[in-house]
Amino acid sequence: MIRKYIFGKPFNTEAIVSEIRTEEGELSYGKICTEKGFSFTYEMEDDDMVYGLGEANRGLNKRGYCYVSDCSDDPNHTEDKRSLYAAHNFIVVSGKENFGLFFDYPSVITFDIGYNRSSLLQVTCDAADLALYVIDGANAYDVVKQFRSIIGRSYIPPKFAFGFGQSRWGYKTREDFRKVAEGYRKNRIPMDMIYMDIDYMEGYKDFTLNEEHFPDFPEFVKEMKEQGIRLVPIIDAGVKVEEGYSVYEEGVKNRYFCQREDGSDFVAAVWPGDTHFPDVLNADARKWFGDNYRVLIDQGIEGFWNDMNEPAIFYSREGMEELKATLWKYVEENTETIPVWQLGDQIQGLANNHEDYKRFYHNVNGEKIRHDKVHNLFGYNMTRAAGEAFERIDPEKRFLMFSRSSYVGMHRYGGIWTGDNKSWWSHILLNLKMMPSLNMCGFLYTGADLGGFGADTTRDLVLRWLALGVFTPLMRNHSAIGTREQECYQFENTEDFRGIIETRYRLVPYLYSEYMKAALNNDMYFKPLAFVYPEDDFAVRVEDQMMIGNEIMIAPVYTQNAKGRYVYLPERMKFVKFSKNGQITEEVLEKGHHYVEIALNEVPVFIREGRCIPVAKAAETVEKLDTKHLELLGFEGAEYMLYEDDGVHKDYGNPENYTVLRK
Ligand code: MIG
Repeated sequence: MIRKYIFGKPFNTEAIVSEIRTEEGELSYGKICTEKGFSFTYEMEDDDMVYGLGEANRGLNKRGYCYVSDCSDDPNHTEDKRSLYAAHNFIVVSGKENFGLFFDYPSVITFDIGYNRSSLLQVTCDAADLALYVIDGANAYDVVKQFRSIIGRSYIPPKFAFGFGQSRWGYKTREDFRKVAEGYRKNRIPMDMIYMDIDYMEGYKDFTLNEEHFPDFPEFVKEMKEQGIRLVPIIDAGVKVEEGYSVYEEGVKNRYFCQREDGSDFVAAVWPGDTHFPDVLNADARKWFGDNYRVLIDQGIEGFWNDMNEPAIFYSREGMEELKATLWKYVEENTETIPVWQLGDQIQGLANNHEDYKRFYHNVNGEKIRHDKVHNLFGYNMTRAAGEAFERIDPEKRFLMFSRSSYVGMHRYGGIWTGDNKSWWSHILLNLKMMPSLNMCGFLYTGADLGGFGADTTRDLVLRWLALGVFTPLMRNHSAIGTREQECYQFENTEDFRGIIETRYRLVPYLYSEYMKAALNNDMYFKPLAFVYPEDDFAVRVEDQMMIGNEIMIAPVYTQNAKGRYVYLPERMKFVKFSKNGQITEEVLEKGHHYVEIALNEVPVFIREGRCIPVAKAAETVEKLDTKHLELLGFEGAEYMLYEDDGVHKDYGNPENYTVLRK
């Protein structure tokens, strides 16, 4: 049962695709107050758990902290942060009462989940203009499935996107990319994609290529593809201000950029220097921006990642003027002591400043809307621009697309990666806990920067993180410029890396099949144990083990120097280890607590009682996997329903895509 309540005049975010009648009167749960802004309050029972919020910090159970949906470019994901890159305003209260709440509100909104007072759930925002959806369900899982059914089907990538990808900020020339390709191929480590970060562009200009470094790009794309490797370029939100640059000129001429109140195009400094933001909330501008992806598609490109689309701002002209004024004030007043830390804060505060988000406007069906009121929709609509363009450019073909910033609704157009994490052990765990939350909000194609983006990584961290990455639909090793190089071939004993990545490829038939079933049935690919074993009081609180699809559980190692870990089995399971040289060990473990040994070069999988999973022979690329000869691992007599399609087109409904396999 889903009820919709309207307060004030909500902005139509298009997050929800189903028609739902608006209710009048009291809510069935909690209290609303619209006297000063908007607030929703609900008294939680001691044992209530709260799920949701998608890409958010901390645990799977969100209780005990305060989260703010305010899409932010903040690369320091420490435990105290309240906002990350996304705004996924869906929560589920699970306990005595089971219900979900979706606050369809595109500006800053705060979720205090027992932070100020441990029993109080309080959701507040400045303007009482929103749509609130209240979902009754039998349990949390049921609530999630209902929510998923009203937000539209999740994005489905091409099958090659289930391969492994290598990325690093700093690859510049063809030679750099060739070196990466060679590093993998020589070491016989499977790989399907190399990502192109901002340095491939000419002066960081979207939809351009540095001609000197890529003289004949289509030829180079071909060269890579002959090795089974697809290049995946980044696209940034800001369009460089530069006379003669066609994207800039067209945007200015057609008034497709976000404007200041006086009608001038708003200027934000980002990587290219001064830029304008394409007004992706304006349907015409969105179409125009999306059509630009064709420039690269025509050269053989089949996938992209969208960055800086919170949108991130290094500084604005206005902000810089204000800073100058402050500095001059200090100089002229000749104050004896200048509070340098304050100055430092002010300089830092130039970036991603909320004041700047009040300085430009969107044109939505002729109505001028100040950016801060719809801030959380920018990344969503930039990615929608691309997604809608792909439909026009090649309606039968699937493109790889994922974004940094997002809002619910964007999950129909692309996936997301979780942004600038660090090479920290704690971030493996954060990665793991975030995955099911993202699935609840519709984002199925997701993953983190494996090995860690910021800070110097270590060999063991990369291996352990990859062993989790085996199960995330997006499996990409990515790192920041200036950090220690972390491509798999940079470390000793590359066969350990080969083994782990080969395990990914061996599992692709299962992972892809489960992904597709989840996408086609509005289901989750990553599930908390609580959703599968709701009666098991211990399982319900487990946050460092997850269910993948319907047959297996995973329990990654996330502590340095550990030789294994404790794991809880909510039922009898087959403990399978993918080890060195493709060896597989199997052992049946009874329900309960166990300590299991897991070496650095091993990938553990727990197969549920009475189930089995298909496993292929490893191959260099996803396309080269032999899916006709699959081995079944698990319990004798078990059956598995395999979903398979050509991985390229959109023939999802074909009953021939399903085959029953029997062990
Ligand atoms: O200001 O393009 O999150 O993945 O490597 C940094 C350079 C801009 C942020 C992205 C990261 C990417 C980086 N970008």
